[in-house]
Amino acid sequence: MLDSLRDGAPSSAPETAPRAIRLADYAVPDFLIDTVDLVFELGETSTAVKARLTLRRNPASAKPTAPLVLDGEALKLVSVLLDDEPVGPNAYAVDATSLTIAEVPDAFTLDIETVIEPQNNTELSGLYTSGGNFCTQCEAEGFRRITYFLDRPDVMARYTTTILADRARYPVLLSNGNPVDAGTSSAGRHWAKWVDPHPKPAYLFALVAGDLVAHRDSFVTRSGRTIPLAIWVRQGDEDRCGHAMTALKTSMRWDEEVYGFEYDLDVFNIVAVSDFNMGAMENKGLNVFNTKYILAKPETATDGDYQGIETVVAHEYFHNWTGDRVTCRDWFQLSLKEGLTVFRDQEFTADQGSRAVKRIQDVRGLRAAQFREDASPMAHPVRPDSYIEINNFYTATVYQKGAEVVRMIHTLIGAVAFRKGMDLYVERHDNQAVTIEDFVAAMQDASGVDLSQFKRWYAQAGTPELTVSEAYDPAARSFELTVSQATPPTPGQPSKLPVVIPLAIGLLDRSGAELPMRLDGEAAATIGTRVLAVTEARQTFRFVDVPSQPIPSLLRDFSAPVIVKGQSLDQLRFLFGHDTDAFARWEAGQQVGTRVLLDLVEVNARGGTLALDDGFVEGFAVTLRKAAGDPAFAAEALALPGEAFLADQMAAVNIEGIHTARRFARAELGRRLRAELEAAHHAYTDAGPYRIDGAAVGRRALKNACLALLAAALPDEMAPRALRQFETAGNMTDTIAALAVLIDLDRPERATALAAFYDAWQTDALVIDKWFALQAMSGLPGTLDAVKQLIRHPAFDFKNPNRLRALVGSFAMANQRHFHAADGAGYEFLADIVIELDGFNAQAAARILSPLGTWRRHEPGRQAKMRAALARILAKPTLSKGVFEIASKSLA
Ligand code: B3K
Ligand code: ZN
Repeated sequence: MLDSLRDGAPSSAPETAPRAIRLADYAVPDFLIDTVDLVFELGETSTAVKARLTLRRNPASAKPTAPLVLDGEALKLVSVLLDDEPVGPNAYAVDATSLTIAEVPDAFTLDIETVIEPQNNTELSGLYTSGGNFCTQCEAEGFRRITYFLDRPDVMARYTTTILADRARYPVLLSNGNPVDAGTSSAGRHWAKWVDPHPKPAYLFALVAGDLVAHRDSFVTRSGRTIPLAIWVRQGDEDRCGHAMTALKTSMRWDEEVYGFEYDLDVFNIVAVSDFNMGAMENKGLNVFNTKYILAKPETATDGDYQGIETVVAHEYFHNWTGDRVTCRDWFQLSLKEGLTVFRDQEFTADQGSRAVKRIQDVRGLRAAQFREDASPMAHPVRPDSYIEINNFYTATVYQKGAEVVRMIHTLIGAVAFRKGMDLYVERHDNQAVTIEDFVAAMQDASGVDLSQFKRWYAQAGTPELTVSEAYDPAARSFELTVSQATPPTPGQPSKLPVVIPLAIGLLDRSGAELPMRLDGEAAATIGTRVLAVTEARQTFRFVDVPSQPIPSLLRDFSAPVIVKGQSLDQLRFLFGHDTDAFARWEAGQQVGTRVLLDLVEVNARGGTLALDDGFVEGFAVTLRKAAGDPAFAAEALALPGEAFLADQMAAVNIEGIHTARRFARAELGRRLRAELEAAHHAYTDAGPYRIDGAAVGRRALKNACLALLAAALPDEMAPRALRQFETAGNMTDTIAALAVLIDLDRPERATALAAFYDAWQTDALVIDKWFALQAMSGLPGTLDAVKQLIRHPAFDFKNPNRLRALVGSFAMANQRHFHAADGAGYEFLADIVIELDGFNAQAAARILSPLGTWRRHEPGRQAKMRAALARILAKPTLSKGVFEIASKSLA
């Protein structure tokens, strides 16, 4: 028996440096588990878990006499029976992470009873309580905090779950699969039994018990089965589930139509909880969500929130086939399910509205998170080779770059072959735990395209850089495009090999018309976008029959996750005005904006006088004038590159310089285009009821972008106008847009609006998160002090991950200027938070500390202060392995 419960302590406080797990060491499990029968006796201080497992030796194991070693953590073992006989105290051993039985037969049953304390589980991993209700989070390694088990994804079993609980407190009892039986028992208690017919790994197990109400609907599958759907929320939130339900039904239809994937259980349940470490979880038949990705009504949720809900609901639903039916052999293969499922949710969203705008938003996110990660000490391949704490690898690289890699396969082999590949993948691997190789093999076999070199994308970290040069020969009417690729070194990978890069291009003439493209040796020309396969370190593509000097439009639709260098400012300006590919047009505009802003940073650093390039202002004006055709696109095109993105482009980051340059540019645009911005602000303000369709969202985005630029130029005039919008807005998008303007203005309207907002929404957690986040993102002096004050605010709750992310996460990740204050106070603050947080929620602590890892790119003063903050974290005597991993790798 364990002497003490370890809940509340980080998952494994290491005395010595924790051990890295390596992909190269993978071995099949020595035992398999066929069935799991679980009985939960939920209580107010502790919960008893009885597990009956049927096990057998794995015929594929190389160790036919291996002992049985089950994973366990923060468990109190009550009893263990083997084939219904108690196992004597000398026949098994228990330590902080395992239960070992030395001698076991080839096939047997095991009955294990454990006691856990969900009410004290602050790690939010395993079984815990949120708002008085029970819920679980088992990915990646939370099931071992419920019972002793082979907690690895290649052990797939069939589960039966019985839940017993107080009937009044927990009227709703849910688990995976289908409900088969229920009843009442003694003393006001009741029970429910669920059977999941599909074998699954333990990380997909889920249980929910609570006082919840359902928003119900149903879905008729393509084979005609009616599936009852329910979204379970706390009383009072039922009227905020409509958007999530619509997203669910639309996703279910889309997956049938696009992939032929039909839902495979009799019911589908979603539960929303307010204490959750991430966005949501795809447990089989019982998805558990952060309330942030379910609850929405126009008065409380912004357009961005609505979009997030659609994406996450779709994503989790799509996991039913890519993740649940076909799962990962080991956690190194995480991108097998995550990259593929992100690709699927991206395509789903693109099909619902504007494909170009969706692509722009995804690329912006990829650069902000993944490119930055690739340039950081935490850089790792889409399939990492090793990890210390797997929860640290739910990263932008595994998710977003993983999705880009799948997208490139789609581009290279084409949509029809891709669909065949998916069919083959599922046909070969249904109900199996497989590897990324298996996925690529299915794509290769279905398409006949050799993907062996392509696979380097999964193994090499770092963002490839393409440098292009061009030569037009008017006499020969030929155009040569030379493309060189290089991937910078990353930790553990000093040199890289060339990867396969699908480079989508077009050639434009001076009027902006597409030129026909014929490569030397080809019989006929094509018009419009075509994809060149760049496979070598340096390669020249020779086009013939080119009537005039073309302007190449490169990396259309962002056909590969790479950086393109070598285009002239003139070309980019031209492409911004003329490219037929909307994504490429936006991209050219961003590159022009980046160069203009970085020039300003330089001028400022030299002590020169700042002046905004006339051509840039004119380009802006043209975009505004043409906005009516696609306001959402215009809003994207009018957004200047952000401070963090600009920092990423500088070898040595100049924090104050970037802030000054960007503020100057925004004020100049507001001043010089005042009339146009005023007109647009007016023209795109909709009267009438709130609508959430793409057009209405685009109009709001554009209108609010205009207001923000005007306020940057004319704070005194615009503050009352922003306050008016704040006071009269009929939806949260416009309210927040107005408050976001005021938050950066040192004007009395700021305090008025903040107080009114708090008063109006103080009982609504998700809305109050926005109140915390905006204050943490303010550019005004004194923001760090304000954040420290807010930590003492009665509504601040360290234990709630949403609130923590809203205040501390926003400050550290979205307030470059104040987090990177030259005196190092921002770093000190974050280190204090991490050290405290690690004591009760190690996953949250590890996540929030990553901004300290960028120290190499700052000037020596900041470098020293960031390193000191990391060193102080590492010096904490009991550190979780997750925080240890990020802090030590960041310092290395
Ligand atoms: N698979 C989960 C993420 C689990 C994170 C564990 N630390 C949600 C998702 O990607 O769909
Ligand atoms: Zn996922």
